[in-house]
Amino acid sequence: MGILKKMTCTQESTYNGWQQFTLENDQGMVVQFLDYGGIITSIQVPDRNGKLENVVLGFEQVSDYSHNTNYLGALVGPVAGRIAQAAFEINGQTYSLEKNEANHHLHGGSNGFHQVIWQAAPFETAQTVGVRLTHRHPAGLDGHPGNLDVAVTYTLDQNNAFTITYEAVSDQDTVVALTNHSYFNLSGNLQDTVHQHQVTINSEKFIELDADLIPTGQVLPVAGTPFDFQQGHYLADGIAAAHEQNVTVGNGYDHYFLFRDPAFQAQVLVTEKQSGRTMTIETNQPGMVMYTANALTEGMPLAGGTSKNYLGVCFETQASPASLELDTIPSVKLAAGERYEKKTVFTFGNL
Ligand code: G6D
Repeated sequence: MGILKKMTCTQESTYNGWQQFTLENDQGMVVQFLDYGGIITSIQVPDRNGKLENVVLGFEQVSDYSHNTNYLGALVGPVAGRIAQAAFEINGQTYSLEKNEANHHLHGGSNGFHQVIWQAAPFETAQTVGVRLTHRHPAGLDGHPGNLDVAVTYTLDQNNAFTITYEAVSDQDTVVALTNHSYFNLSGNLQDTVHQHQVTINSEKFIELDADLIPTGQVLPVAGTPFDFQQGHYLADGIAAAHEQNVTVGNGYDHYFLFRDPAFQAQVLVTEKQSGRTMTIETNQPGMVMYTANALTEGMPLAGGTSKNYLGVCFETQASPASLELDTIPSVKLAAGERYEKKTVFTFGNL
């Protein structure tokens, strides 16, 4: 077998000394990200004619990531999603966090992983290139118990698969739910909104939300609703739906879907007919938030266009902080010394 060795990982200094890494494989697929927030700034993959275009939302100017209130491309933690009333209980003790969205805690608050500078160590193997990002979230920083050591690895292979592995360990019982907040748009270079993205999800249940986007405590069956993606349908169907849950989140989706079986496997398929692009998501996470950018800040200068609602869709594979109130779903709790090991693979192809 010939050794394919055009794969490269290059590094350059950008705004504020942030390092930007560029992974490239033999097919020309490119993934770019920053050590700041582990932010994925661009993913270029071929359409059905082999034309490489960017399929994630990213700012035109790198400096704009210093005020990334929509979490474009960011690595999110220690707990992605909303912690109701910004407090949780472990072993009978209550821990209080910053209230950065109404009375709630969203996406790790101001000490969140989306705005720390990660230690970055590039590596290569015979068939992959990647970068391992590490960070210590120290005890006492923001109300979380324990020192949390985190490693997130971004790896590109020769089959247009981009893998994110998440590892964490804490010296005290704590809560962890890591994810990536890339907004995908397979039309390429923002040619279209995501209405015509067809999505299939291995999920029979989703979590109901209240007007604050906080779980009500109800886990609802998808059957017979716009939340049933088991046979695949267009995002447009839910964006336009009169279903109370679509309307509650601003017309669309911002919901946690529980996967039928959480073992590592393909859980999500996304296709976009115009470009011919497809994306398969394999993961060992127990579910994901699908967010159709119903409340994306409008008018931001992005690479390839200007932001507006529904310009991207996030597939935030993770455990849900709703588990802090609901013991029937997989938990975000991590025991002292226990190893958190999660993996999500985004593989790009063509119809
Ligand atoms: C998340 O679920 C949330 C959204 O509600 C939020 O607006 C976004 O991140 C920035 O996916």
